[in-house]
Amino acid sequence: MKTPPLPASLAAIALAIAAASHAAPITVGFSQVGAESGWRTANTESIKSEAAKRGISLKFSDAQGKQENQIKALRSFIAQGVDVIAFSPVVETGWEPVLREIKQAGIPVVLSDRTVAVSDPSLYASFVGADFVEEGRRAARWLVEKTGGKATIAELVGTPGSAPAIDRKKGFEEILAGHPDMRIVLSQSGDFTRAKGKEVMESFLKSSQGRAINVLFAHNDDMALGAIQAIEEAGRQPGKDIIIVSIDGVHDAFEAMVAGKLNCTVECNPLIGPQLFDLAEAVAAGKTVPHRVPVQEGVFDQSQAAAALPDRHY
Ligand code: GYE
Repeated sequence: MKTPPLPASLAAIALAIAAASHAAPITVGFSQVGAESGWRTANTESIKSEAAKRGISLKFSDAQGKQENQIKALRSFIAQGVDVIAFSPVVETGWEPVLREIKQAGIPVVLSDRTVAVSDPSLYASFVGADFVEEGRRAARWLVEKTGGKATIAELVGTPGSAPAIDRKKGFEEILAGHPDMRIVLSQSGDFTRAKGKEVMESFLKSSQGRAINVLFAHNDDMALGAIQAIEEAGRQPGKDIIIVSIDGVHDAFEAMVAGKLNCTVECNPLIGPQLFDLAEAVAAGKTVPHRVPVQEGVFDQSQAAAALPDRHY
């Protein structure tokens, strides 16, 4: 028997379905570091809202600061057959095996915010994030100006082994190398959290060098904000007795600057959702993208804080 031709209306529907499935929204698996800081909260919000805006199906997984949780999440994204895998690696090393599995599955990878240390650059398509070494240099350059090149510095380091902790320290020390009267006398990780920043600062202040510290460099604002509490509780004035410079530029840091307790923050913009999904959509469509995409950043001190505060969205 001959099959009758499709009625015109049905043919139109079939065509529409074909077109829709061609332009079907992509599925992206994203593994986030955790919720350790104000920066991270803003970053998560930027990623979730941008995915929703574009109709991207986002499989979001929170690793709670643990690399093994991230590796599990990445493997589950492979099993689910997502179009693109994106993640912000907690630490830099230990990714090669899982990245090879992803490559074998033919899924493109976009790194967000933090990078990985791998010998084969083809293990990921692109990395969108800030230049953390430059942020460290900016913090140090500001300090050189502020202190005239003389400082006894305590340093609150970020999560050990993470790209921002490694690179911010590197950039900061690079500038200090040209200033022999600026010395880091105490340095310890506060894991990028307020609670740890406070705890470590308390121990710094109680140590034998505690009295001598007149500068604090914190790898992020949250640790600086925790340290401010510790300094106040120890009866010293943050922002005056101890000059404080940190990195991120979150809303609470601007408030602390307006209150005179924090002296300077170097911006690290967390709103990278739009750039991340531009890249994800491009790689899903098979387009070639730059291997490194920088995020825009600035430096703000107390004199600019009040004017900038109303525009701070994180
Ligand atoms: O500075 C810190 C967060 O990777 C740039 O991680 C990010 C850092 C940020 O916890 O606050």
